[in-house]
Amino acid sequence: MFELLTEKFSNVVEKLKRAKRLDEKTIDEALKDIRRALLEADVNIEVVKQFINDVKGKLVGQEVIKGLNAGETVIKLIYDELLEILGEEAPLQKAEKPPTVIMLVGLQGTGKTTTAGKLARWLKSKGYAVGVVSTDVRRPAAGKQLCTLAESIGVPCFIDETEKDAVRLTEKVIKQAQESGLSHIILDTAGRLHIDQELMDELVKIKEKVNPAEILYVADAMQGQDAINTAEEFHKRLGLTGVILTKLDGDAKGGIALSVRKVLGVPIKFIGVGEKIEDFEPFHPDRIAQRILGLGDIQTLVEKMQSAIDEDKAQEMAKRVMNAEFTLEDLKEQLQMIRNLGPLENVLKMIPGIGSKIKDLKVDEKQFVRIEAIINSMTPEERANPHIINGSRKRRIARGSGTTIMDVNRLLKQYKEMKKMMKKMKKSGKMKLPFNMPNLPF
Ligand SMILES: Nc1nc2c(ncn2[C@@H]2O[C@H](COP(=O)(O)OP(=O)(O)O)[C@@H](O)[C@H]2O)c(=O)[nH]1
Ligand SMILES: [Mg+2]
Repeated sequence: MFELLTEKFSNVVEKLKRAKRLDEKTIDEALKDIRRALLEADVNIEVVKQFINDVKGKLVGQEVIKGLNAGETVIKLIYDELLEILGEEAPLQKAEKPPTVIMLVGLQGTGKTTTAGKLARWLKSKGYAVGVVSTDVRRPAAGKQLCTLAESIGVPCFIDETEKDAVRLTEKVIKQAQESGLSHIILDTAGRLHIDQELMDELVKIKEKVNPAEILYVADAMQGQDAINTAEEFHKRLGLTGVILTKLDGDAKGGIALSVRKVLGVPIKFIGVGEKIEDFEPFHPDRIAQRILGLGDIQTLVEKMQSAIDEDKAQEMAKRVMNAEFTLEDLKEQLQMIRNLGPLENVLKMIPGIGSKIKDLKVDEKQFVRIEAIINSMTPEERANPHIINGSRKRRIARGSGTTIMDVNRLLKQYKEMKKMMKKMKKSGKMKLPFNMPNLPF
């Protein structure tokens, strides 16, 4: 996600960090690089202009911020401006009296049905009684796709294959859903390949009938500016309340994420980051800005870990990692936790200083099974003090874990390297930053 921007911005950040003075040349160069990066990432041209102008404006007469050096001051201003164009965090609106109806709209193939499932799962995890409804009367398969998803997460799905009028159908199923005492109802609407007046009229009628608390435009991030143009059409007719950006995991350049708020004037509420139902998160502008600047995304990482393990353990682990005091026992525990988080590549990309460096990283998950086996064959003392592992201990461990001495050596070496890296990160303060001040990368 945002690889291109992160890579380019990281370069700018590194250059600025090294700069001793805020001279004109340094700043001009940084702004030029940023301008190019934003345009390459397909950010709307007006938004790019405003971004550069605002940063320039803020720099006039800017004193170096206390505690920061010159370059860091500029980075801080860039960060503030990123937050500005990303907009504030915007939670889901609730209806005054339940059920809260959330209508998902957009062209065909952008991810509406998938997103209906994802959002239902997310709401359910927050303790809400949620149901889903398909208003697509033309394609029976559309309703089935939604119900299959709903079934997989234990959420009721309402369809009516005999009703061929979308507005009447919506009324009918909403009534059923109300009677079931649901707090939230998600409407998965029909899409078309292009803007289509008939569909628009239908959506407007549905809107009038059910008075949704949210009308969310589901935009495929890979479509770049086109998606924004289409969204504008939907906005004119329906009055959107927000956007859900899907497919940010693909090779989307991410420009749309930076353009939506300014161009449409509505917030991004959620992002879809994969095909699986759990690949979905609320949109956090501060984290995205940090991610783009290459400062990593420790918060998201910790949060994901928290949902996979209990909170205390996550805190403890984060502390140990940051203090570079983790043992082989910790390593084993972490590997198990990390494996619960999903594909390792995604997890690693969120770690500061690593994200921008690994582009096409593929992790061999089998390696982890082997590592775990090796650590399992060690005594507690060996796990806590790996330096006592001599030749004969290595032989025993290798035999016990069904590996070779070479494998054991490799693990010990990797462990040492990891510790070294953590010490370095601790010294440079890189890992500490997002923890101390969640809203500032410093
Ligand atoms: N990689 C990725 N694929 C997605 C995401 N959201 C949806 N898709 C895929 O996009 C395709 C179309 O999705 P669907 O929900 O049927 O779109 P709809 O026509 O708008 O209802 C499917 O293959 C989905 O698996 C996402 O966030 N990431
Ligand atoms: Mg669909």
